[in-house]
Amino acid sequence: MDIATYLDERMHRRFTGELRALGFNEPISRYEELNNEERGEIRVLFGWDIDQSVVDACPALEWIQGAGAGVDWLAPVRLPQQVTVTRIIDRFGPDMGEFALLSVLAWVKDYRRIYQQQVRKEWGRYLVGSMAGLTVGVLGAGSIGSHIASVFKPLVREVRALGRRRPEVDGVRGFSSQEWTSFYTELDVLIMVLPHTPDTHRSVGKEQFALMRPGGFLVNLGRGPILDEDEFVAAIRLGQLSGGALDVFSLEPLPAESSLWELPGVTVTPHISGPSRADGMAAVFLENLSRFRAGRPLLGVVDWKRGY
Ligand code: OXD
Repeated sequence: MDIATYLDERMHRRFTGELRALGFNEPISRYEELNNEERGEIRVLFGWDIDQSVVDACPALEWIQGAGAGVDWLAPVRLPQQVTVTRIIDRFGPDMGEFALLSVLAWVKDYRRIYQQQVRKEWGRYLVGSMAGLTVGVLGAGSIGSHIASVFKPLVREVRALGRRRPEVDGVRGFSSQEWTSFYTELDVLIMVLPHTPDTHRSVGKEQFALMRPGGFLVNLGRGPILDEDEFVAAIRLGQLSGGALDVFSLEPLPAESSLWELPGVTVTPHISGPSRADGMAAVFLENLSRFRAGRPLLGVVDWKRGY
């Protein structure tokens, strides 16, 4: 048994079902169901939240294919030198673009008010806002960020993107990380899709909010710890930001006592903006497996110096 998953039973069934649908019929076990001897034979592990005890139990391990875009859960794990890690790339842009658009439209059109009025059976006409005059900044310029930028481009006045190097996307104003002050200046909407690394940790807080246009909106779909959540709470309470849509948090699940649940204008969702769909995961895994077996470069190899 040289291929195993580290997934819960339901995801394992879906994933292996999709592999079969794609014509792959080799046996793949769940790590949890293997004994120590069998774990010792695993060369390829597919999954998520793999920890040190799992890596230590698999001395023959050569490749981990992460089941999502982020691999920050592996950062604390000491990996033997022979283990390559890949993450899923080029799959999440469409879902996350829809989620970002939903979040911004709900804010612009004040959809909370619509729901509340309907519950009260209240016919309350109001002047509905429009996205047309907005400046939207996307923090993160990989495949997800570029897709989100392209979703907003036809709908708003200006789209900006900030990457480590200045992104070059048609019709989008690109900024390098050194140019961050210009990126934030007068932004109406900030959409965060950065990976979590030591460089991005708590990199969005009061300095950035102070540069944005008063009453702006923040969407975090990347990783919770990139946002300074205390400073975000303060910015909402002061009216410096008028709302936000948070899908990721420093602590997940978000504890019931967190003040984020009840902040005015803030929507809390349970880390669902970029679902790891079984069909997409299976297709990426099979492509990389054929590369792995042929000794060709894998797609989405993590560069641990960069952190993703
Ligand atoms: C991912 C995620 O990393 O869903 O794919 O957060």
